[in-house]
Amino acid sequence: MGKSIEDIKAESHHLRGHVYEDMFESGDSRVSEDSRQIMKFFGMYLQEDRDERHARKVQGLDPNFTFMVRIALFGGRLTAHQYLAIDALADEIGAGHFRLTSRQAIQIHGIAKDGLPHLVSRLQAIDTTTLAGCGDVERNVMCCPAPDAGGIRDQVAAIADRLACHLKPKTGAYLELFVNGQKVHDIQEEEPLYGETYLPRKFKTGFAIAGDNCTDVLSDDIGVVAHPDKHGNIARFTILAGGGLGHSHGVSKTRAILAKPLGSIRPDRLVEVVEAIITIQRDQGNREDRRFARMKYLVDSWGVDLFRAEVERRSGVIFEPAEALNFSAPTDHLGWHAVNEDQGYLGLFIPGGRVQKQGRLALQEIVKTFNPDLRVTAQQNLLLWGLSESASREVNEIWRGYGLKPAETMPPTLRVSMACVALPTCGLALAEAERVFPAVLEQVDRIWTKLGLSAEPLVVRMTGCPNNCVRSEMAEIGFVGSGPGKYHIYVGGGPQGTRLAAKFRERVPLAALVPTIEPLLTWYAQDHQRGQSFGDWVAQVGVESLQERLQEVTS
Ligand code: SRM
Ligand code: SF4
Repeated sequence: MGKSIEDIKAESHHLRGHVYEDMFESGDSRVSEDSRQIMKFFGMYLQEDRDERHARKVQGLDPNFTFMVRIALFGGRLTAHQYLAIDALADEIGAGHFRLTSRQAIQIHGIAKDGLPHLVSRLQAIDTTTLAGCGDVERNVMCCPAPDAGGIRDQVAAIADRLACHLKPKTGAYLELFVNGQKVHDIQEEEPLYGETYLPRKFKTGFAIAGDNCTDVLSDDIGVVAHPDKHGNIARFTILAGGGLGHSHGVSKTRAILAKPLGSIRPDRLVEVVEAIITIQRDQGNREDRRFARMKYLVDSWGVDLFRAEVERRSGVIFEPAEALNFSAPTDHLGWHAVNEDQGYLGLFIPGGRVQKQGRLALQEIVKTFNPDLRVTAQQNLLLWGLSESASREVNEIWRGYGLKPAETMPPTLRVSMACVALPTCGLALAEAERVFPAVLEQVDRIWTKLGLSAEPLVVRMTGCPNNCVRSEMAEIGFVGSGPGKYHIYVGGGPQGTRLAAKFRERVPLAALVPTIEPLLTWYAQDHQRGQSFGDWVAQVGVESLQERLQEVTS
């Protein structure tokens, strides 16, 4: 049996292990299993092209191994200069495209092992990093990407940024290895927060603003919701803990869980509280079985009261009662939004979050011409900030000129829905997602329009497996891959991201997905109350009752 990931971390001397030897002394296109695990902490994933797997095997060839790297961007923010440098890297060392992720990061796929040092040096030069893009540490910290010229959103973004820097691993291994090409033996450094074995599992923190949950913070290990005072500044933070969506088909005790409120705190106590929560997970989280190692299982088994008491003991901060969250309908931040008299932001819809071909050319021209700041949204789209209204019209013209659709012209359902990467790069995909989703969504939207509902958003999401990388089981309709060409259908998630969907049908073939949910959409159109979303209607009627009704009409 191979070494456990806990052993690999413990023996790695703060993420060094044998990465040097695997990177620079081996002619193999892969790295050893130990290095593969360690390099995840550097935001680097060893992958193979699964489309080519069979043909290569038949020809007696090894799999085509390359790396995917994830560039962590706090709150999805990057400058025009950084954007153009990343865009150039997609050609220099990647597969000619890159992807905006559901956690506001950027992934480049298809990088050969020997391209990694160049990549890290280039990113270092533009003050960005892949460090902690993955691994058992704090991941990309999310926050609402919409700017508001010094208002509560910008205040929260600044706090999220500081917190994200504070929580980065302190190891020098990343720069030693990939920038200096150095093997360091004598290590005099500490990981004050994470310790020698880091956390038991990945860890995620997200920020939202009362009323706007575009970041789906209830899916995070720690959710922080900012509440404004009467001047629009941050008055308090509600802290939620223990969210996480991934589970495994057939492993019954694994499940999606939403974060629960611990209470509210003053903004200046945030770091102590977050550190206390992380150290509880570090010290008490499950290190025996990675399937149960996320903090959600710890919070669940202790119960919120015990967990809160331990956070209070470690941080010295006593929680006040949680504030009401009052999130409203899904906010995609797309289209034009004036922020002050001179400036605003324009949200561009990026199909599948994949920036490629015409999209890349259009964005190169736009970014070079207008020099905006850019923000990746939690729905894999892009905001351009710092434009005048007339410039935003010019941007839309350029966008159209490359055959792309401005968000303002798109049906709301297409704008708010998303799919995960899945095949061909994701090693965990059981079924397709990104590549088949546009056709599925078009069908849903056609029915939605036929029912007279085209002005209403319907949140539809698809993932290639139950890891839920685009938070499908929080959607109003979630298609979750269960095997080749098959999906479980989930319905009834809250459009505000506050309720999980329930399983409606199992192992439905791709071609039958939309026909299976069509009766539900039709009954919703007939029965729902004014202003009631599809997800809320499903929750009111109950999934079992819908299953029975469907059984009656189909038998
Ligand atoms: Fe994810 C693993 C892609 C957001 C839950 N996720 C993966 C890997 C790295 C597959 C792997 O381990 O080999 C996928 C890489 C695919 C590829 O080829 O690019 C992958 N996850 C993604 C992204 C790119 C989806 C997207 O289409 O945008 C998102 C990148 C996030 C980022 O920028 O940091 C992404 N993943 C999520 C989310 C949503 C979120 O964080 O808001 C979740 C659900 C929330 C949660 O964590 O519970 C999520 N990904 C997982 C899991 C299940 C974790 C669990 O606790 O069970 C895995 C598998 C694992 O960790 O073992 C996973
Ligand atoms: Fe891969 Fe599954 Fe995540 Fe989709 S949900 S990217 S298939 S791990």
